Amino acid sequence: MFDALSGKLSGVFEGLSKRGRLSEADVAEAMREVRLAMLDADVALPVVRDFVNKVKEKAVGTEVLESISPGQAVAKIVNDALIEALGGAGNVPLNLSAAAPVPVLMVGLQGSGKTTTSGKIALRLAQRERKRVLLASLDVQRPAAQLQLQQLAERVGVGSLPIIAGQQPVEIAKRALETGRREGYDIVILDTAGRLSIDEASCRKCVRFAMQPAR
Ligand SMILES: Nc1nc2c(ncn2[C@@H]2O[C@H](COP(=O)(O)OP(=O)(O)OP(=O)(O)O)[C@@H](O)[C@H]2O)c(=O)[nH]1
Ligand SMILES: [Mg+2]
Repeated sequence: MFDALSGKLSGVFEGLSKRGRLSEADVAEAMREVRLAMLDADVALPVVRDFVNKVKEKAVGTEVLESISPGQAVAKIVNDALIEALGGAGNVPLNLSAAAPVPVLMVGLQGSGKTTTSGKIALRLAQRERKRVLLASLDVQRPAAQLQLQQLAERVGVGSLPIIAGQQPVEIAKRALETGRREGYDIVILDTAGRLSIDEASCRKCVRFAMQPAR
């Protein structure tokens, strides 16, 4: 989304060449592109509307300093608003202060993005924090779920636990942590099978499992 946004916006922002205060028309034109780029990137419509309105409110009437162009001024407002929308300065970092390998258990409703997010977290930890990450799928419910995570690990360039057919989730989790310890991984991400919101017993079991000490 950010790549698409910056590509599209650079053109629009160049068009804002007048000095002085940002007019409503200037901002409206730039916001049209922001809106399209966000919708293109699959951001939910209410989120897009709210975001665009907030930026408009801030931008219209803003004095543009001599040293920067109006385009740069709007870009800065959009950038600040995006950071704010993604949690702002008050976001809580991932707490990884435990003895390695640190287990991270992904729990959530079916299709809510656990597996995809496991890959994103792995990529971020590997690239930005230079951590050695092992991905392990405990999803024995959905066919090919373990394969999905394995392929994701290959794309992201992190380790994945070899799949042993027929092994159950708790066994897989234990094997993942043993492997993590033996092979010197910093973090082991355990991706679980999705739960249905109506499946109360299963949700409770999952939460109990998540609350247990990892080893
Ligand atoms: N737009 C959007 N789609 C996403 C995001 N994360 C995941 N998806 C999509 O949502 C669908 C489900 O994602 P998964 O990561 O497989 O979800 P899951 O929670 O692992 O699903 P189960 O294992 O079946 O419970 C896939 O089609 C993903 O491409 C996201 O951040 N944004
Ligand atoms: Mg999954």
